[in-house]
Amino acid sequence: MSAPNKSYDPVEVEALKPEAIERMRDEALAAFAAADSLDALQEAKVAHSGGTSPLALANREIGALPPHAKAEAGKRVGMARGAVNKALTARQAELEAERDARMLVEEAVDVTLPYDRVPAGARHPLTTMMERVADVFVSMGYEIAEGPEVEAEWFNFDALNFTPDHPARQMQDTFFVQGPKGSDGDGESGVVLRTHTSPVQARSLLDREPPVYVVCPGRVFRTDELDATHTPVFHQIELLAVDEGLTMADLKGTMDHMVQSLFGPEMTTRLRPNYFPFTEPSAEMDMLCYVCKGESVGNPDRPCRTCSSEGWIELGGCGMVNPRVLIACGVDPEKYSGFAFGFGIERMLMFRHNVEDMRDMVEGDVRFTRPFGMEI
Ligand code: FA5
Repeated sequence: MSAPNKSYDPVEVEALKPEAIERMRDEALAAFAAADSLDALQEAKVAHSGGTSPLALANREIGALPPHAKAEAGKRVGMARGAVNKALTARQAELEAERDARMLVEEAVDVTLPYDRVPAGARHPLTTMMERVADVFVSMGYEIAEGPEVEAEWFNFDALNFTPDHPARQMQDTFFVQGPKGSDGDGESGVVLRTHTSPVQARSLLDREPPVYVVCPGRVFRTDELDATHTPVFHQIELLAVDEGLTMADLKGTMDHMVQSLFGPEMTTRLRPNYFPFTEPSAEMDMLCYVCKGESVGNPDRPCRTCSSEGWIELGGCGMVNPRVLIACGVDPEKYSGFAFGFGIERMLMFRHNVEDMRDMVEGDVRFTRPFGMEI
């Protein structure tokens, strides 16, 4: 910027001459009009209205003018800059409107097109849970065995030492399948919906020569009402090992391995005496509560919802295979012994994932299954 000069005349300063200011303004307006995109307009803005544009530089010259000349020069430059800014704002609005209109066309979504992206389904958490348990045994060398859901009474009860008048038959409320009337008394068919997976024990022993190591996951049926802790159709997983020299220690070790694989290395199990006609001795199997690890017992400061502060969670039934079952299936109990256990998958899913109501598992609502993720 030039130093103040008392005899300074703006019309004598080249940059402040009227025709120079007009030219700068016209060049700016032409550049804005020629800008065909917002990027091009930004470049024109820097060139014609930025801090180093001709008009901005001319504006700086005003400071060096004598006071009487400042007003006129300031007015001339100010009017030119005002016109430039106005043109810039107008062109900016025009180009933005063009861009928005173009985007509306280019990015339009036809909501009437057929919906072709059906969300991929995932298997039910009960299925993945059951497979996860079965995998533990498969990795130990066990074989998966299956049996029919509509089962002969003989396999469901008789082969398992439930004699016809045995009170144990009343332990499980059974769906009896009706046969054709007239041909067979009042329609009794000797066929039931299996009430547990244990008949697969008998089928496996009849199918194979010992040693037998099988794991049997499957659906079972009982005439229970559907409520928070029961369902008439549920799932069990059964384990059967028959070999020479098997003892309760093998049973306990196998169960410990299962809970450690599923819940963590510090897990263990305990056995409580129970009765099942097909195992002798029989036991109820509990596992250490995997949440509190037993620390909630007698400790009101650390209550545990998962085990109700009992320290243990009941898993299912187990025992040494009753020699009568071995005999019924043609296996020599003098040579072979075996162990078996079975438990409910719904129950395991409940405590493993804090599901409070078993009905959620059967209603098929994806809001229940989604949080379990997409295990294929
Ligand atoms: C049995 O069914 C035996 N077969 C288990 C067994 C196998 C014992 C091998 C010894 C050797 P129980 O009736 O207790 O046992 O049922 C086993 C599990 O099924 C229960 O612990 C429970 O988790 C589950 N269960 C029983 N009834 C229902 C039901 N209505 N809804 C959901 N789960 C159930």
